[in-house]
Amino acid sequence: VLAAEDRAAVRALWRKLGSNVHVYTTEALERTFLALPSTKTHFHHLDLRPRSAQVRAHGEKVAFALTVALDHLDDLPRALSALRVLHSHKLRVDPVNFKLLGHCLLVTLAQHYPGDFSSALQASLDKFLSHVISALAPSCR
Ligand code: ZNH
Repeated sequence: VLAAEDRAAVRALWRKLGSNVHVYTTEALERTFLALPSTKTHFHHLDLRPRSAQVRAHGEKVAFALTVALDHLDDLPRALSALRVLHSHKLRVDPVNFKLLGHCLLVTLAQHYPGDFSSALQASLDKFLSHVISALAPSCR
């Protein structure tokens, strides 16, 4: 489980992001597509051009899932079980891609919130994302 100080740090940042979490998850998706173009193959049915409404809609879903995760830190495997089944059995996303998306989200947040992004906050966010990722893709730590 995520330590109390890590939870507090991530929750404080989330409060600051407010209703804009999706802005950053969308940017993180765009960065992921640029960093590793093979990740785009999962989204061949979407318009992936910059500022695409479909990518933004997907970013909103990812943002919502992360916010749900933050509200269910003591029970992530259950809170995310439907998403785990979707990603591992139906979509067959390579676990490496989750790490890359998490990394891109860290970079995005660091760029937009440089004053908040201490090494301690980075570590807390990294742990939070690792918890989420291991609930979504159990083979990946
Ligand atoms: Zn994912 C989908 C979340 C990662 C791919 N996703 C999805 C959704 C969500 C999510 C919420 C929606 C579902 C429904 O609708 O029901 N993801 C998520 C998260 C994460 C992820 C949270 C991390 C952290 N994904 C991912 C990755 C990939 C993916 C890494 C690859 C690369 N997803 C995906 C797809 C889909 C999804 C493909 C489907 C889309 C459509 O629309 O079709």
